[in-house]
Amino acid sequence: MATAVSLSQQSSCIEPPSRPASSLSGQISHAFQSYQVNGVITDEPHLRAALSELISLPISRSTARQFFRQADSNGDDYIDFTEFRNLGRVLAQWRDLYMQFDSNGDGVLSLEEYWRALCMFGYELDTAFVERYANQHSELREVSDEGGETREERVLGFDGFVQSCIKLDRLRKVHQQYVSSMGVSPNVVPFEHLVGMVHGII
Ligand SMILES: [Ca+2]
Ligand SMILES: [Ca+2]
Repeated sequence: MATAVSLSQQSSCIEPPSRPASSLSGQISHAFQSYQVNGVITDEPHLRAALSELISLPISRSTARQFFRQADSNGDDYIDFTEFRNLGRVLAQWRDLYMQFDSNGDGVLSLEEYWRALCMFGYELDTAFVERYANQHSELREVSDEGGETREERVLGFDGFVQSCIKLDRLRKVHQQYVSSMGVSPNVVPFEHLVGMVHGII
């Protein structure tokens, strides 16, 4: 049975990409300089643009809003360079994980690739449940198979991947606290049941 670990713990266990640290630092500085005003990023649209430039992937407004709140560690409603650098490093890890799980390199995660990612994070969820959960965060895209034929398939983009993993991690902590406080086995209230209730998919 796989050991449950948090996303942050799992991230540190996975082989980092070959990108030199100095390169990432330079990219973080460049992205910040492009969108800062008087030494700070003032709002979510500017943060969204800076982050999209940094990781070369689109980020939704809701994800930018979430990251803005999380990054603003001193609570002054601005993102200074230190806050942006810390966020940029975390987001680069997310991007690298996403690319690692995109095993066929087509730029999106199929449901199978997503399911494997969740397994790597220590979740033990059946594929049917993952498909229902993924539908909350996936989108229809036209993909090409090896023979060049195109078809529509539900896939997770970077944004959906990050959002879904953050929610699952939060729910896992809630689940652990719940079963711990009740003094019962996790099997009494399965994790999938909790996720299903929250997302209305069971
Ligand atoms: Ca701040
Ligand atoms: Ca893929």
